Amino acid sequence: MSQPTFKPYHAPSGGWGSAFSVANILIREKVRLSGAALLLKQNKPIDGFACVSCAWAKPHPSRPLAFCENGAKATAWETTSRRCGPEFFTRHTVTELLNWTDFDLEQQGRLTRPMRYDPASDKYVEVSWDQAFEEIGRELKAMADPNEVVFYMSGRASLETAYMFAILARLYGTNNLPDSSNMCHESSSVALPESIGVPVATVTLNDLHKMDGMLFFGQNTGTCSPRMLHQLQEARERGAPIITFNPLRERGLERFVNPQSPREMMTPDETKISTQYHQVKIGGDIATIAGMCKALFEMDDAAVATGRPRVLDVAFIEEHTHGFKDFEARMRSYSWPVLERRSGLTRGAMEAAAVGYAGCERVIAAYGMGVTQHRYGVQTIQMIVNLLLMRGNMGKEGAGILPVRGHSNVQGQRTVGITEKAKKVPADNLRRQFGFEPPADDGMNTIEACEGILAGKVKGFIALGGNFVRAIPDTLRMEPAWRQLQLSVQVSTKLNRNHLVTGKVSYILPCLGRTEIDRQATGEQRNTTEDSTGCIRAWRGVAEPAGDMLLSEPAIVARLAKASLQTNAHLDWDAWVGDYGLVRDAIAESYPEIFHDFNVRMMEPGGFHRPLGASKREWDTETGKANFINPPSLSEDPDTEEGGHEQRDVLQLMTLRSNDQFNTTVYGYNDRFRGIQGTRAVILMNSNDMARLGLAEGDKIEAVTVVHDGVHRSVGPLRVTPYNIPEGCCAGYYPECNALLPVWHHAERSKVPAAKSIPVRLRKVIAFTDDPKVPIEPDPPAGVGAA
Ligand SMILES: Nc1nc2c(c(=O)[nH]1)N[C@H]1C(S)=C(S)[C@@H](COP(=O)(O)OP(=O)(O)OC[C@H]3O[C@@H](n4cnc5c(=O)[nH]c(N)nc54)[C@H](O)[C@@H]3O)O[C@H]1N2
Ligand SMILES: Nc1nc2c(c(=O)[nH]1)N[C@H]1C(S)=C(S)[C@@H](COP(=O)(O)OP(=O)(O)OC[C@H]3O[C@@H](n4cnc5c(=O)[nH]c(N)nc54)[C@H](O)[C@@H]3O)O[C@H]1N2
Ligand SMILES: [Mo]
Repeated sequence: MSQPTFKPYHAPSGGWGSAFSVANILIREKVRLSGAALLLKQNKPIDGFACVSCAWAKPHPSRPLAFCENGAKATAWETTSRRCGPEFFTRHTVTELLNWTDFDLEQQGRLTRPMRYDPASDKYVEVSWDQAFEEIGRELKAMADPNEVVFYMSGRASLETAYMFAILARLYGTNNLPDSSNMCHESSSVALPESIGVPVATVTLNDLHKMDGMLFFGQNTGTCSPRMLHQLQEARERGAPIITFNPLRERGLERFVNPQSPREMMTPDETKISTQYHQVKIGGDIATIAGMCKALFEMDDAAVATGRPRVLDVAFIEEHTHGFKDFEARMRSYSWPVLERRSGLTRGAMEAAAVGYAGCERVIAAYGMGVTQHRYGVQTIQMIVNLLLMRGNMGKEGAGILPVRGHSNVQGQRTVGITEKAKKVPADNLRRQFGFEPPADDGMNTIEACEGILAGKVKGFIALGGNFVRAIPDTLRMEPAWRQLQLSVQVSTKLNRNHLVTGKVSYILPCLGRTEIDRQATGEQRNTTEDSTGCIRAWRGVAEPAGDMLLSEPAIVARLAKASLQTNAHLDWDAWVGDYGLVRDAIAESYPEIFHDFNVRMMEPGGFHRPLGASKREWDTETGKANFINPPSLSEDPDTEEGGHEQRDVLQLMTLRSNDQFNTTVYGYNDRFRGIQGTRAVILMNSNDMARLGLAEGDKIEAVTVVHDGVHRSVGPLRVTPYNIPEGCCAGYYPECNALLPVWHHAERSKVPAAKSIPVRLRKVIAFTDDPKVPIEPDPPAGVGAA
């Protein structure tokens, strides 16, 4: 095993590092040449396929090479020529595979056959599709109460699949329809409707071209939505300032070289992305924004006193907002020393950010998991909106709010019915369309599903995508509880840990990926997605399927429905599968405002946008106005309030993605931009904290969660690595650190796990243990990491 290395990476994001990394994975995954040519079809609408990585908007007309480093990795991962067929499963018991790393599991390649877990041999055994659906249908019919079953979806499947899956669950009788969004941007779905009456971004790519300034909170663009760097680069070339708030100096937000520009690749040209970079402490955003608001009020006072133009957009505030007076009083009441302590920034830094913001007329505020995954994630988002409203940056060209969504269709799935909230279901339309009474009670979201599994109330779990047991909190408590499930069905493309944590009856159902040609009775099918900017477009797979037994996701949903539901005179599942256009007609009938004439409009080359009142200054809120909403506290975690458990040896841990992973899919062990090579078993620390806690670089520690619910949670050994991170904060990788995150440690109201602020204590590990909870120090596979 080669030694892991840690040295700062000096190159910009993009550039040659990115080009090498793409080449490497294409070679490692033995992507056929036609597969490499496939990248030319990536993000090309109508007759190309939507990237399977992030949800960032695709420009129209598209660029000749419309993919990024991580999009190419995701495509290579799906179009790999490796196969994980029945012979693999005859060679390995599930107990043996439980010791494999996430990397090694997915590295086996595409799943090709339906498999059933056989407890007697402790192996997965091939079954026919007919057998699989027959038994799953029987199990579903045998459940005492439909609410004992959870229908989970990870945000990749198309609008057509999502709609069908939601209809299946509701006809079955439950609103238990959580999705990955519950661990992700659900904080936005709760915060934004209260503030401005829409659940999603109010901006389109056109606004990004027109903005003259940007605020950027807690999102790692260079790794998680790299194509967005093109718009940021263009903004910088127009002279628009970008003001960034992030505890880490993420390379993509510092400097960028467009790997698709020969000029930039051959010369030392690079674009400086952030004009101000504020290393706020973890959970310090509410205080930071409050400081900026206070500074804006003080600047406005000075403008009034000297007769200069106002800093506040007084006309907008009067005509369009509610709650301003209370908000003003609250912001003015905060004292600078408290704001400094809570944010980790100086007064000067917060004032500089306010001055930079006030210097722009059209500002977009973007944010990601660094905001949503906190106890007060909802309230932080509402503070960001408050800041925008003060200067009228909502509902005008070049301005607005931009939650940067994760999965490529996670936003769209919510739009077409994947929701546990009964009031979001168009019950009248469903009643008319399908002649049934949709369930009236709210179902379970992800956290409630976890609690239900722990309590033994959930008996069946149908997962369409995702690696649920690995992505959720408290993984070590959840795994034994999962084993008590009567039924666990995983519709997947690759082997992952959830397949190995079995229920009493467990199935792996392999499906087509989005890059693949989907042939049905009426010919090759298109499918549709909605991106981060509410743009809905049609796509088509172009690669030959990874196996001749694979079924499409709509086909699997239809067969699950036929096996488990009574026949419905209004609904012909086979016709839907034969022609996805019929599913789109049904979507248009359920959601006419967004999807009228769906089959026609999806063929427009730039797609179409869902209507969003807030972008036209129409406020669908209780007050009929855009609302200023005061935060409950200055901290993003109520437990870290003064007087709380803020002892000097407790650090706040954030759990992060590396540049070499897509969620729980680990592509490799290098986090190039952060200078970490060959390992994921690290904890990134401030050197002052290291000195204070008596730790040296390379020491092995175990991290222990500091909570008082009587459960011992620890992960280790992790290698202490000095890093540029604020004092009192530390960082480790997700999903390895998920065992540290208690199920109940989640955002208030949205219930998004607070994965960015876990209170931990570090204990030096003297000897290595073989404890299975300890992540195995990974052996980097040959050939990976050479770039
Ligand atoms: N290559 C790649 N692309 C992806 C994914 C992937 O795993 N790999 N995942 C996809 C998915 S599902 C999602 S949701 C998105 C996730 O994309 P991101 O939203 O970028 O999520 P993270 O990688 O978790 O990074 C969170 C960022 O927030 C910062 N942060 C942490 N705590 C705080 C805080 O308290 N305040 C502030 N201001 N910042 C903070 C961290 O330093 C980090 O830069 O990416 C999507 N795209
Ligand atoms: N500690 C911590 N935990 C977190 C986060 C964090 O930042 N920190 N982030 C959270 C977030 S934002 C998210 S979105 C979740 C996501 O976490 P995951 O559940 O990991 O999400 P996916 O990437 O959807 O899941 C990967 C699996 O999906 C399957 N798959 C891939 N493509 C397809 C397909 O086309 N169809 C089907 N049916 N299956 C497919 C593959 O088998 C693969 O193993 O993790 C959450 N968990
Ligand atoms: Mo996500």
